[in-house]
Amino acid sequence: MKIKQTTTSFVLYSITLNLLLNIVKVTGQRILTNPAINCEQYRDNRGQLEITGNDDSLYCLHEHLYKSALSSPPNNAPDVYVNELLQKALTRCSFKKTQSSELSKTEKKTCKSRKCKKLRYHGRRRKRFARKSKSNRGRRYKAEHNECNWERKEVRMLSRSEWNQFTKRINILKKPIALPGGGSFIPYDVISNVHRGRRSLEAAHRGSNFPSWHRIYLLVMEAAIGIPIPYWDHRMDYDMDEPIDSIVWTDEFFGPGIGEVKSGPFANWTTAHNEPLSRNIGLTGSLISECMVKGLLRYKSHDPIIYPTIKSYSLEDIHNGPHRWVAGQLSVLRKSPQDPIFFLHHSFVDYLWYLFRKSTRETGNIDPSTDYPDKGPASQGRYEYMIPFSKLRNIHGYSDFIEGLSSFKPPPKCPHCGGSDYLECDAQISRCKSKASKAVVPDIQFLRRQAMNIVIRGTKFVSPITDIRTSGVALSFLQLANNTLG
Ligand SMILES: [Cu+2]
Repeated sequence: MKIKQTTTSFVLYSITLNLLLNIVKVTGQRILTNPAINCEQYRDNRGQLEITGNDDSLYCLHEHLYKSALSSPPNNAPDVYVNELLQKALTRCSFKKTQSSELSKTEKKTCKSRKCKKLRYHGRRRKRFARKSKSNRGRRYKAEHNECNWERKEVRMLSRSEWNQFTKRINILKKPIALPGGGSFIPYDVISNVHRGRRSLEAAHRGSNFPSWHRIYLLVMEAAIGIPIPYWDHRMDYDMDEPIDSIVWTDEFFGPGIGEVKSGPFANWTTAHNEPLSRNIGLTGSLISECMVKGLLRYKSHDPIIYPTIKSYSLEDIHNGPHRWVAGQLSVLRKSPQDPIFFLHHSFVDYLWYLFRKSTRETGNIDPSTDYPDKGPASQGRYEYMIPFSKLRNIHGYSDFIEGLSSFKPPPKCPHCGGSDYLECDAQISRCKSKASKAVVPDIQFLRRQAMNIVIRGTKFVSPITDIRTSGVALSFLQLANNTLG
């Protein structure tokens, strides 16, 4: 009898151990289940969980949002969760208003309470520093106090600690968080899956909603990591003799550009489609060049830059090029956000749209916030709800309010190139370009052959622009330039 009992316990023990090992094998990562974290400490004055400098706060926020999404209608947790993140982004600016309106009229007049004195002190400090906004002190104050307008910078202009903070937070999102009834969820994958469903893809591409939908998507990711997303200005790579040698394809930035990503900040990632993260840069497509940007900024209303266009390449066409150029997951429509480069690339596309809107305001009689062309599928109609960001209608994505949530630090200029260790001035064209990687790639042909064997299935972005250097396509540079300026 005793022997039988021991055998049964042993079998049960082996099964449990095996199951546990399998979970670890499938997710490839440790599931975050830290009951010791006291999430209450990360609540702000309004009682909402906020991301602070502490990494645990990131875990607390996502665990809380997803858990509440699971228990709230309409029974579609990922959508509810993503919309809650969006709500966080949209209310960035309302915090201070709410604070001052909390005071009663007499309280404001006499200002004797501690709360009022504190608010008045900070109000005056803000004004004083706003006046001196060009001074370093002013900028530092702004950064320290997390103003609602978040400044996005070129990735090579970030300090090392800023870049490390960005990649660290993205990696925290990539860790599974345990759910109460068993199972787990990976915040990064839930967010990347927003760009996966047929209805969302249709509402976001090939039409007027392309720039607005992706602007909202960036805000969602920013709310998820609590800091601005840097932008990757492709022009600085395009201008190199050999863009595949750019410093961005080293472990200091995006990790390797050819084959499975086995080193760098996103090393050994497994995507939501259970594939290894991979790339194959510089084989087809094109990065965005200065010439393309100039071609885009010639126009003074949205219609000629929104797909489809008769005379020129649309903003979407231009944006497709780098998706193909990087290849791997980034080249497949529904998998593209699985590579974090997606967000840096789109941050740049968003910057181009910001420049375009600025120039229409300055030189045309067009108000970009209402200039919504009637193009694309029915779901991209001006007043249709933005799928799946159901709090908004498509036209809201064109609003100045949404645009005002972010700002862009312009890319640096010659001769000093912002003092970046990763940029240099090309005196011939008077533009800053990326420094080349000093790493010697042992056998690029071997790596290429290996990378060619990695097949990432799915509908690919169509790039009408091909850089002459990518695959020897018989298209002269002059032709390329002419087409761009169309
Ligand atoms: Cu997209």
